[in-house]
Amino acid sequence: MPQNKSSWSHWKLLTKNGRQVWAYKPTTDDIDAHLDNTQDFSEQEGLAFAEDFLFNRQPTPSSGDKVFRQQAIQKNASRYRGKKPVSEDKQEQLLIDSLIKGMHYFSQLQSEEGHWPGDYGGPLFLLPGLLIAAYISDTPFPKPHQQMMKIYLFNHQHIDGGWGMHMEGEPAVCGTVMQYVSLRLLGVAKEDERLQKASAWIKENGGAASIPSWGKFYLSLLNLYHWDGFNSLFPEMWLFPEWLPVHPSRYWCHSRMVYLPMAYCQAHRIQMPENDLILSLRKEIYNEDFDSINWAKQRDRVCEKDCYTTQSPVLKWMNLFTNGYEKIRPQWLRKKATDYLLKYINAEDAQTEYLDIGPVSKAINSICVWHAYGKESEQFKKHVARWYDYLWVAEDGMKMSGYNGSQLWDVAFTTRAMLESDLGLLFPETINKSYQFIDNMQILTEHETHQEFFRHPMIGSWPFSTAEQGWPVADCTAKGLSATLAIQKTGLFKTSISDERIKQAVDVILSYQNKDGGWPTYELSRSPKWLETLNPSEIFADIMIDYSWTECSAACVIALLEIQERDPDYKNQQIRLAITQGLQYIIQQQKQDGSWYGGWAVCFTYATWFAVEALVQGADYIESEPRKNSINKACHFLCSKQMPDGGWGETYESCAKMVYTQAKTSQVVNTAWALLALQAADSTEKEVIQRGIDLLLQRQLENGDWAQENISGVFNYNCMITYSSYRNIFPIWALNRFYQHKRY
Ligand code: LAN
Repeated sequence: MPQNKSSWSHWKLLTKNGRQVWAYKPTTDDIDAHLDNTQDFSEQEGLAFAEDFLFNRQPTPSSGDKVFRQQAIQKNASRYRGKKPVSEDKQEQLLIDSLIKGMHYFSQLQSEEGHWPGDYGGPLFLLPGLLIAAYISDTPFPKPHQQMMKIYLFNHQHIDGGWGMHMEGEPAVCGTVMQYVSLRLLGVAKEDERLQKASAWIKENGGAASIPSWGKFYLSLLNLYHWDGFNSLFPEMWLFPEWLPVHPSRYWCHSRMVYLPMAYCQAHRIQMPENDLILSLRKEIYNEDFDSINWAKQRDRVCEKDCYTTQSPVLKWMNLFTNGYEKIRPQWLRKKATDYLLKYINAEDAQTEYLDIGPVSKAINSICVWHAYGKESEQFKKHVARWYDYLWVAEDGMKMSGYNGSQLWDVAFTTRAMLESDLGLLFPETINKSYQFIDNMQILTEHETHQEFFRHPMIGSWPFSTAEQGWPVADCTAKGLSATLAIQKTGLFKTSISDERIKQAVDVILSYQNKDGGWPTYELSRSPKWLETLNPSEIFADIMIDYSWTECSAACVIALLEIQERDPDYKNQQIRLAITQGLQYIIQQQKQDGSWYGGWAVCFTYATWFAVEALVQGADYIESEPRKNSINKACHFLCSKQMPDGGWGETYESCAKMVYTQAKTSQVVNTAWALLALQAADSTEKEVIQRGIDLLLQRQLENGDWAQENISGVFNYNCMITYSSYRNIFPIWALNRFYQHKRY
């Protein structure tokens, strides 16, 4: 175990009902008082930070979440005591020891209220958004936070001076310009050698004008780019009739909620006044003289290194129209549009307790609210208070998380992993707390403005993070339900999750099934696929509507199968039909080689595990031949990808290229997914499974943890995100399944 660096202990994680805030030298555990003690911060303390949080991006840029984990273990060291079962079989004893050690270690990381806090970083375009909001609104972060952010940004700089869009990605203009500007806003001098290198990198790669559109947006806010160089977002579109397929209410909720405040900012042309820093930055990030740039010509200019998708001809035509419209737009109509945008922004803030659906809209909504109501307004203060819910401290510094956490999701998985065999019951306190947490996170009410703002029915659903964030997710509801059913099956624990609430969850799952038989993420697919031709982001694919996904579908099918088993009378016909159609959808998604593409984690091993699990459990619901063929092909695929050391390993490139891309070394998380699938399918390749299990056992550390390896989450094909608990949850689950299978 590496040494605890002394200034790590100045940061303390405060939690309350799933809410997580890092406080600097807090004097109380009251989460709302976390900023009380941040005034005195000496230069020396800053230097100590720089030393203690120096981080090496090799062998992996993902943090091991050591700051949090060491604190939790110190605090909970004696809380859990597993009694160890004894086996005559030496191999089995090894397995038992490893599982107990793994679960014991992981239990120590559980918060008082039952969840597993963790690093949810990865994307590098998030913190800059928040820093821009802080700068424009003149609401700087406290000094210790600023210092930690600087450290983080420098820790992830590549040797050539650039930054990628996410931690593992190759340097590109978006990442580099955004981090460069952030560091300057944080007060780093342009003479700093690292920044000199970054500035040179930017200039060599075409300068800041070749940044993708999201970057153009942020730079326009800072007055480092001109709004004339930004394709109009046509704010009046929000006034269209709702039945039109292009009405924004039909977009994927994340796109909707990002383009909403973006449109507000563009309509008002919000712009930082010029100052010395801005004037200097204009020279530091451009090759051209800023004042002589022809902005209209920069609208579609994007560096090749950044391009993941290209503009469709339809979008080009639309831009021509909307940009032209900007010159003739009637003022009254613009006002009507921006009034509506602001009303919608207010509703989203209220519905989510100012957390908002995600980190991008969180920052931009803050700017809109500041613009509309001012720095001293209640609304803006509420926004600022929630900035901290998105900040996370790890050994690489302070980052902005990809969400306000992955609380419910991790608890649900952990529960299933532990209860795979009765060894999990040796940790009753852990299971009990998880159950209380799941209980508290179920969404039981809808907001007054629910329907007005196009929200999907959500009573009985579960979110990905916390109930107060309040966005229901189809597969999170499924996982919340599966975990609940698994706990209830033991008959040992009590919460207020009644049969009534279980039925509500089932109804939500049913309500989420798309016409194609699959399940989406947050909302049904509300428009045809052709809407994707209007995707204006050059860095993400498939963001315009909410599509069906293999993993989401499998999770929902599995939960429905479980409820059928427990309560076959409840909506029997409807559920049976939903399951059959879901399984058919899954089979249709299978690739020629037997694998499935995973949209939310890396990558083929992930989705293949989900699909196999659903197909195995759904034996009675579809024809046996195609089902068996599909499972066999999947096993064959997985066996063919086993690496010489017995493990499996994919890199993030699998996601972007959509082709299985093997990592240099095997990865415990991929290995666990492959093993879970092969065991679920009862594969005859026992040797393959044994070698995989051996690898997981060997890789386990002395304290029961596994080391952090490659990044394992993804979104929109092209951006990676850290799931810091996966390295524990999935090895435990795969080993637990092996233990369970061995005994029967
Ligand atoms: C998530 C995280 C969880 C994830 C699963 C539940 C794992 C998945 O099965 C369904 C999709 C979902 C809910 C998901 C969607 C996209 C999210 C919200 C994220 C990956 C977390 C961050 C990401 C969000 C879009 C990041 C902000 C960036 C933008 C491009 C707006």
